[in-house]
Amino acid sequence: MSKQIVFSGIQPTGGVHIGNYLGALRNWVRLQDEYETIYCVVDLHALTIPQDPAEFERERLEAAKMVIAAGVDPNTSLFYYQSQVPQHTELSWILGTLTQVGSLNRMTQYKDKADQAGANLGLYAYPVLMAADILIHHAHRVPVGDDQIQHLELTRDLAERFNRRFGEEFPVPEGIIPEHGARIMSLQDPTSKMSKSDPNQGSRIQLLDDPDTIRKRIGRAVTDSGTGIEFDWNRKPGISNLLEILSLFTDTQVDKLVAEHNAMQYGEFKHVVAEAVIDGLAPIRRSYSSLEDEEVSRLMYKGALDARTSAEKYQVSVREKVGLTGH
Ligand code: AQP
Repeated sequence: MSKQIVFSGIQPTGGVHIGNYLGALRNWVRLQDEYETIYCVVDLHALTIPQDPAEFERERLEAAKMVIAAGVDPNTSLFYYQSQVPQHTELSWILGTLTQVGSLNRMTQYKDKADQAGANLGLYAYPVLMAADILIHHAHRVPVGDDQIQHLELTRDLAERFNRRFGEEFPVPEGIIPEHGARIMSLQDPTSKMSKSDPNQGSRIQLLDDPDTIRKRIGRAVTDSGTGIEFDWNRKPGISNLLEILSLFTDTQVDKLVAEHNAMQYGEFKHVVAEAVIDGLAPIRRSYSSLEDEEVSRLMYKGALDARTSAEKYQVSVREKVGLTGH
């Protein structure tokens, strides 16, 4: 029996952080054994917020290198830049004609980002392009953090709507949401998610941050004024976030960590967390520095050619179904 297909993407919108890693990338790596995996640097999505062109070129490459350094093997997974596979945008247009404006109006990411980016059409249509990314490969499963659940629901609706209207084409994809790590919170405001676009650099740890930066950022992480290492998102969101991060980096249950560290002062506990993060990121930093830019660009282009071949067969089938065969 052929393997099920997994698709996921990451935006090249600045330094990849431990939220992206724990919520997504780490799982991308694990899924390579069980599924046929397709991963993408979704550069067209990133253009929905203003980008400086020269800087953007660098960030695309950096994102690609980061995914490989985190353990995605371009010889095992199909891995490429979204903009190099034009079938994504064609399908996005077709799916856009099936999308209710009312459902886009409900998207919280659009509401959150419209202020920062200007309320542009690309940002509004972002979830439709995301649906096309997933459906153009007939993906069955989509590993994402919980900020993407709403977009994935729209993808499922569009797959069903297309199939009903034009005949069976797309599998209706299901999310793979990690039980832990689906929402790593900001170090400066543990009630909002860690994000690349947060203007406060102290809110996040990037995968390439050096040990001193990591110690400083975790040392300054916002916690409550009490004592005791307890896991309680309502009363102690800052400490709970740090416990979650420690648990994921050390593969240890939160309960066990609480039992071990309960009597510690916050400062002492932060030191333990910082050292675990430093150890966990060290192999990624090493692997990143061994990657050659040119070799990664070559691998990405090869990935795009293979992705076009994969996407073309479904593009033909979609065109036939909607009446765009050309004769
Ligand atoms: N804080 C987070 N915790 C867990 N998972 C997260 N993801 C993002 N933030 C967290 C997951 O990372 C994957 C790639 O995300 P993305 O690059 O598509 O952008 P995003 O979801 O919009 O994440 P950012 O970091 O907040 O970027 P900006 O600031 O540019 O919007 C996704 O699977 C996401 O769920």
